Amino acid sequence: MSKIQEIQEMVAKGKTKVVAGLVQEALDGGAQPKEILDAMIESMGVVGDKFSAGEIFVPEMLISAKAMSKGVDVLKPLLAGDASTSLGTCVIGTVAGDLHDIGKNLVSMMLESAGFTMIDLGVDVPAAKFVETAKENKAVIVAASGLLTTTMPALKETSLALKDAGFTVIVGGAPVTQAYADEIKADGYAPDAGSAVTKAKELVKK
Ligand code: B1M
Repeated sequence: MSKIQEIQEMVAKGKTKVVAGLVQEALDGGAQPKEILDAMIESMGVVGDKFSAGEIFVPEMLISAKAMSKGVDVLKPLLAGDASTSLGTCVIGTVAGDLHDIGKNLVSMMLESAGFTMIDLGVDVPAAKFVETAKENKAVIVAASGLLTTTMPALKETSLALKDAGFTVIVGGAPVTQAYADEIKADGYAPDAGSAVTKAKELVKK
């Protein structure tokens, strides 16, 4: 079994104590940070499928998420770039009713490394909190993440409230599509953390 496969297996099994060490070993062995990150994301997909199939339950999903986060901590300094210019403040959060934060954290990390000053509101963030924080900090862009089909209405509420208040909005998360982003009047949509950076930079330049 390759080191990458071992990492995938340990993430899927939620072995929080070993993932960081394995990620470091993979890096030392020449693996690329992005390759390791993609492998861990794939592993979370497997975890989700097992959950859907009733083979595992919420506690197992949670512990896998924790294991992946340990691995991401090791990759963080390597994935983050070296931004020399400030692109302004970006407020980010996961919308109301939604506790998923791994994707949002990746997006936040990548935006920060691209030069945005990040204010991370965490998870389960009401629309009003996004608006209030964006106003207080004169945000140039607001990023909202949603992972559940049941929280897509909260994403809509957030996007519309922010647009009403005059802010530029970018949305994303597994169930979100460009069509949905258009429907909820968001300025931008990105399917992953890397493209969130491209889209956010494009929007603040307009
Ligand atoms: Co949840 N969960 N979960 N879960 N969970 C999913 C999302 C699910 C698809 C699993 C499944 O059934 N197959 C399913 C949603 C189904 C649906 O709505 N259609 C689901 C469910 C049902 C639930 C609960 C309702 C389960 C229950 O209680 N019965 C519950 C809801 C709790 C709540 O939020 N209120 C729940 C709970 C949890 C845990 C708390 C246990 C845990 C989250 C822990 C945490 O985040 N700290 C968890 C986990 C781990 C998952 C899966 C397995 C993995 C999510 C993840 O971190 N993926 C997930 C299955 C899956 O994703 N395949 C699942 C890795 C991460 C890097 O990807 O977040 O998609 P992702 O981010 C991507 C892109 O989406 C994008 O960039 C990232 C990659 O670069 N992106 C953005 C994300 N945000 C963006 C914002 C942007 C742009 C791009 O711009 C602003």
